[in-house]
Amino acid sequence: MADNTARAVLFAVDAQVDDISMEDSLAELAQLAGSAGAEVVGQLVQRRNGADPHSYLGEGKLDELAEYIGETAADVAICDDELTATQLGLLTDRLECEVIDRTQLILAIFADRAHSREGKVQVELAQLRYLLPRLVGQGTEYSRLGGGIGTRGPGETKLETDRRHIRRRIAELKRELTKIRRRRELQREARRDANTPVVALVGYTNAGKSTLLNRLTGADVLVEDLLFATLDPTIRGVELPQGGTALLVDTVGFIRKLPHALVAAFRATLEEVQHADILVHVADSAHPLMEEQLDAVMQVLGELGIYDKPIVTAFNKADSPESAITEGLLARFSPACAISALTGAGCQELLRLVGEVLPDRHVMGVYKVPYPDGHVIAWLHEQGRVVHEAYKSDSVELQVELRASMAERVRRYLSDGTV
Ligand SMILES: Nc1nc2c(ncn2[C@@H]2O[C@H](COP(=O)(O)OP(=O)(O)OP(=O)(O)O)[C@@H](O)[C@H]2O)c(=O)[nH]1
Ligand SMILES: [Mg+2]
Repeated sequence: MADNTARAVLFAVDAQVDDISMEDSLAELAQLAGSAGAEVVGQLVQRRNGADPHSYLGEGKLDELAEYIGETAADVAICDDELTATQLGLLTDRLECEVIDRTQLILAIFADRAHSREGKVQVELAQLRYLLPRLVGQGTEYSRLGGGIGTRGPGETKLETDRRHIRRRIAELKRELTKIRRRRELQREARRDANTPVVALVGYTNAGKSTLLNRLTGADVLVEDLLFATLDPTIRGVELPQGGTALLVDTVGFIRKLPHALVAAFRATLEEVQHADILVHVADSAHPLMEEQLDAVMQVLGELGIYDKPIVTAFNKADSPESAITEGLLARFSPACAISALTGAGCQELLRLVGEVLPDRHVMGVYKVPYPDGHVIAWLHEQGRVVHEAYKSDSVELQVELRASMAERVRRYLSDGTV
């Protein structure tokens, strides 16, 4: 592994317009580089009123970067912003190493992690969509990008081919995705018929979504201290404290400036989130940028057109000494709770909140109503759909389909006589 670890230099223009500091932004970029298997050997930042439209960095700084790359013997220079075709072309000409941007880096990580057919198709589509506009006027120059981080993955063999070929491939992949989406649609319909509510785990990458799914359902989803460990949706059932089950969906994590090509390509996967009944937003309460991450997730949800789904916020990693959960925070994000997916603390409370927030769906249940509580029988007939009724010696047994919140009230009433 050590032999083929790429040595990376990070570079960025700091126009001081971003939501987070340059230092934090580069720390995340370094983490992404690490997740792609590269070792960061240096970084260079230019303070400037925006990037240069042609060369991204200013002239002098570009020379400095070229020199720095020589000194550090870097194999790859990684830009913290998405580069235009012009910028990428010029930088590639001037720097004696592979040049990739934040988007390509994220795409490369996705390419590494894609195991299912669905994941692979979506990553290749995203890579080609990124590549297509960057081929304009570039001729065959891309063939020089060989074997590095940016050219890894399913798109690799296509990088040298012309636009027409890429367009044809994009059309092919889209057709395949249409089939995948149709299959997912059928699966969703089957779930809808079974009347099981679906809860999607969303959150910033590395927040602990997969750990939580494993904790709650005994699933065996890969958990890693890496960005974008999970790509494919995993779905598992979980019992709710109020009764009934829900399906939990764990899927791809979000990040600041999630590449648009990726969001567009991952529609089939992200539709699981779009069609969920509610979302559990898992936040990493031990991360210094927790609030910015919360905002970034809400922003991506907005991009996906998800505005009005009920959200329960789970502030995870409460066990960590760095965890920064306050009463004020919980109140601001209510319904919310503190949890540790690692130790299990707070997880039952989370399920209780989920059960409370779940849109009032219908659940089938059997109720034994003692004769003195005869008014409950009338009430059940009024509020629900009674499918079976049997008169026993001391009670009436009714099988009723009822709204979940009503069902809970009836059970409470019948068990202790209070409402
Ligand atoms: N201390 C602590 N660490 C946790 C907790 N939950 C998860 N982690 C750690 O956080 C890291 C990321 O966990 P994952 O479950 O893979 O996170 P994820 O949200 O699924 O990440 P992606 O799939 O990459 O989006 C792992 O190293 C976990 O061990 C927790 O409650 N406490
Ligand atoms: Mg995961």
